[in-house]
Amino acid sequence: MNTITFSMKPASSEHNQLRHDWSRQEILAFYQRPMNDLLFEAHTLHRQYFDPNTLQLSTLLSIKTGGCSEDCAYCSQSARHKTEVAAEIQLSVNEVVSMAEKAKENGASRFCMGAAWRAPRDQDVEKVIEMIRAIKNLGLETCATLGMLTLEQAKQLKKSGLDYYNHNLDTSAAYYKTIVSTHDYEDRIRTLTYVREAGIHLCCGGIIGMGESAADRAEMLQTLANMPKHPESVPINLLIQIEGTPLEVVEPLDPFEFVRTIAIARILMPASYVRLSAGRDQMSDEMQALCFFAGANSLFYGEKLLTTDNPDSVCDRALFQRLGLKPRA
Ligand code: SAM
Ligand code: DTB
Ligand code: SF4
Repeated sequence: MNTITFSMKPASSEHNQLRHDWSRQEILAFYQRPMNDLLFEAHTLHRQYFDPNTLQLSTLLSIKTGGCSEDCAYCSQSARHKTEVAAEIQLSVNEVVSMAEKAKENGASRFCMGAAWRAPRDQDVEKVIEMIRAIKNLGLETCATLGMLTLEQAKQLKKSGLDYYNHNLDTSAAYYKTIVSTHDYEDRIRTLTYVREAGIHLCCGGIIGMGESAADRAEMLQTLANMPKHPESVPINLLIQIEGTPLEVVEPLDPFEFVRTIAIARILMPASYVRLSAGRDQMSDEMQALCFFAGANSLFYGEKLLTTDNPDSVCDRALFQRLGLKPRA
């Protein structure tokens, strides 16, 4: 059994009551528990750490779309897959800031910028820094997901006011090799270490439904939960099966496995925001409500994710009202 280790400083005392020593067997046992017992435990913990009727809303924008050198099997933006995404579109600082203004008017509290880079060049980071400064001035929290960073780049992003960096483990270390061949798990871990070292909040999670086993799901959650400090935000994405990618034809997952993964993330990392991320457009309102009960308390809000559709904000607001959920200020 391989265990991932992090060369990071130990957890701060404020997090000492949280566990960082979960075993694979304990997590797999959660996957096998009766659903009602699992949901009850997750929801009880959720109430101890959070107002269960409040959601954190982030709006996502792709600032550089398509033409990526990497071969991630799920991704519409890899230059190696024949998808509908056109090669390389890059937005200007003004275009990005005006989208952030709209997101704020619409009720988002955080603006997340995504770029289809393996790793940004220093000149790319300079441009993103201009965007971060302008978006912070609007009073929004900022998040970026730009691929692999150097420690120096992470420090520069922190200095410019970046609040969160999103970099996902996506799956277990073993299964990652079957999903991506152009970079490896250790590359992902290195960037996570730099983000922490620079003092940026971490947004790190994965994708469920890529044909992985429950053991792979358990291993990914174990790696997240046993980090010296839990990621402040844990996005759980349901695979969007994109035409032209190798995962276009993967066997669809039992939706309860997805709900279980949300509940287990809540139990293992009770003080973190668990984000119901990609895949909401394919979910029923009832499935989303179950995910909120299981402990999801954050989501992407706005008509688009990076290249795919997300539920319309009018529909989302109607759903929040029906469920008595309020956006976090
Ligand atoms: N290039 C950067 C990287 O790979 O970290 C940032 C952008 S990448 C598209 C951000 C994340 O989006 C991925 O790590 C993955 O978790 C998620 N994602 C991409 N395509 C997806 C899909 N088809 N279904 C679900 N999640 C997806
Ligand atoms: C994350 O975990 N999910 C978001 C965000 N972080 C960058 C991205 C979802 C992308 C879904 C597929 C697409 O729109 O291309
Ligand atoms: Fe590129 Fe990121 Fe997509 Fe992988 S997930 S192909 S690195 S944009």
